[in-house]
Amino acid sequence: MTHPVTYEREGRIGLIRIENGPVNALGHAVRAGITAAIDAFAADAEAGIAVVYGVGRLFIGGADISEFGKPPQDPWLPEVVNHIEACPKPVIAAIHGAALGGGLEVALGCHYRLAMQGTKLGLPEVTLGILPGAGGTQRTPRLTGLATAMEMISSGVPVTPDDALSSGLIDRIGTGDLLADAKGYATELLDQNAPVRPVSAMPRPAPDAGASAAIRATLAKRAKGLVSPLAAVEAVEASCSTDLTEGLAFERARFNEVLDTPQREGLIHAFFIERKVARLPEIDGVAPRSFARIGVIGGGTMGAGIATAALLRGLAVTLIERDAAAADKARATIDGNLAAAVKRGKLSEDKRAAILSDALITATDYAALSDADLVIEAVFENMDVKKQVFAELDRVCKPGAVLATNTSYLDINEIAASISRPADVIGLHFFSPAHVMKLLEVVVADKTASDVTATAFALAKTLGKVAVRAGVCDGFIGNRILSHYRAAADRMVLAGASPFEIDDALTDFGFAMGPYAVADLAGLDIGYMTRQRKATTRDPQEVVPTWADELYHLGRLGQKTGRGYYIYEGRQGTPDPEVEDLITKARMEAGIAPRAFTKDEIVRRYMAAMVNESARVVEEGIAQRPLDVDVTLLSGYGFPRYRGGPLKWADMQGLRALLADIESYAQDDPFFWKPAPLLTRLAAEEQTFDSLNAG
Ligand code: 3H9
Repeated sequence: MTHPVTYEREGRIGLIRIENGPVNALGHAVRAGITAAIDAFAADAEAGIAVVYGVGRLFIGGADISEFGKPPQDPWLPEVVNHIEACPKPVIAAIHGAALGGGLEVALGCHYRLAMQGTKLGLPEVTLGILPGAGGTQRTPRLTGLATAMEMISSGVPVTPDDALSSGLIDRIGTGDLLADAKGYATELLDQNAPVRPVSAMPRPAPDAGASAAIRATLAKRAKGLVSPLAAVEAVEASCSTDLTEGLAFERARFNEVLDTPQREGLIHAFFIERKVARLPEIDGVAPRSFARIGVIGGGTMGAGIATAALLRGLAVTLIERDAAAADKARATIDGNLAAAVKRGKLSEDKRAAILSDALITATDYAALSDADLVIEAVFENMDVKKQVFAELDRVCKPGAVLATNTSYLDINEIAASISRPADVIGLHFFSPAHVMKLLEVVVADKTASDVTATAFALAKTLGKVAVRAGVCDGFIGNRILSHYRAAADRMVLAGASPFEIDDALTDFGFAMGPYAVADLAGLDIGYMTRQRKATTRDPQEVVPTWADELYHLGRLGQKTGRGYYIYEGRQGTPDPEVEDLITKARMEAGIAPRAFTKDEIVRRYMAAMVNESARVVEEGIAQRPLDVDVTLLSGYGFPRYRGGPLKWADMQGLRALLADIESYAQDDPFFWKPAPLLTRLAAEEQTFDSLNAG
């Protein structure tokens, strides 16, 4: 194998080349290679200056994350960065694409920094539950001042070369070819006899009590529940009062603390599974079909959102509505969505105008779909209505067009069987608002062709969505699991917990909102309709939240009517005491004497229900791997990212303990609490869900 780091010389310029695809991560061989290359440069009497650069898409994507949690191997990254900085001759970092985390720290160890236009410069460690551990917290503030460094490091958000230049993080912006620009800069510095310029020798940043207080106030909201952003801020602040050696020791101590947390484990799990989720053997090497022109049937909130998502990513859309007035309304909704994107700076006014005039066609005749490559129906959730739509699509669409349904629970096999080309049929379950929400469940039916599945994943990538493969069942992955943990919450309410206590316990756990606040946001009519739909098939032992039905009949549909579980003034709700009265009535009717629930019990029951149903979903092949469940809950259901997903959380709790919880709940409520066989097996084998993610 060729070495990932090489040293060679051109004239008086030493070139240190890093090639460790795909992101030039700083694994052991790269760290050792950089150290050796610096030594070679220092010993090379003909070389006056060196350029460090990366091959491929970017400079360096950071430390090798897969090494965290394993025994460290010398040289450590902080030593490598110090070694570069201590080089007696100047070293330039020539940065393109991205310098992230340890990658930027390597650049900060260099004496001069050139970044190409369009490069991302950032210290995103906090997004992985850690903090910069190779001098980033000490060198950055010496260059940028305290406030900028604290914001950059505690948010993890990369900065542009323009911002980096004005804050002092870099010295120059390149606009041409990376190596040509770097060699030009090196020649200039040689001509000037430019000295080494170690950041560690620069003056300490001045303390800034105002900035320190402001960042803490920001973190209390932005990083609620997270450990590493505040630890990172404290490490940056230490740079005001310590020399570099002491500062690095402080940084290392904080780094080691956060490295050892479940938050780090959860966040790094999330990072890797989000990249693994689209890797499916069934579409490996399968070429997707074209999807340049998308058809959308139905221009309600969902259809208009799907159309907006496609238009924002440069796809052409033909939207079908039942009559001209509805088509105009859909166009107006899409226009409103695009206007919001302009307001947020995501789209230019010119682009918006061009999309509306050129890329969007609204029509009332299905014949307008004859040239569509992929059609997504988003009409009323009714099997007969869907079948009529698919019959039309079967009639007008060109051979090979992908025919997708956005149903959230209907049997896609039945829809597929109703037309002449079932292999072209797939479920594309978007979440509302479809142009905002990240998750897309790709529901693969029995006869779906593999290139149709590949097309769905390619479309998701174009749309910037996280696609998860799901199988056909009522609710697919996400809504099926949701209905189970919601049922656990309703059972707790009937037994004595208030919806507000439940929401409170779960927001403490890390959810952005609890289930009852979410119900208010979605609209209590949604849950009511679902209960009506399931009324005939429901087991009599299921708990029906009659209080929620009563709220529906009172017209209290949640945020949109100003009252649901909560009373709203603006978007902030306060508990509605009348809800408690309705619940008390329901308990009396059921002959239940209410009991108290602690926050801990609420969380454990809610999570146990979520994990138990998730295990069934995996066992039945609705989700092919535990990671598909974790990604679904993280991307579409507000599950706290730092806990890694419900099955990662379960692994970290220990499956035996979780099973013991379920068995103890089953003593009082054997109908609801039946341990999933997969959970029972993994617990008995002392295995984890993660062991099923391999491959
Ligand atoms: C750090 O630096 C700590 C230091 O301060 C202190 C240490 C003492 N390591 O995302 P992609 C893999 S912490 C290992 O699809 P893109 C990734 O899993 C680090 N592997 O590409 C995937 O593998 P596969 C701070 C990594 O072009 C493949 O590379 N840095 C790493 O869409 C392609 O990734 C960060 O947090 C890594 N560091 O985006 C940056 N990075 O093909 C993390 C990626 O097998 N990385 N992989 O699935 C990113 O944000 C994006 O990967 C990046 C490229 C923007 C770089």
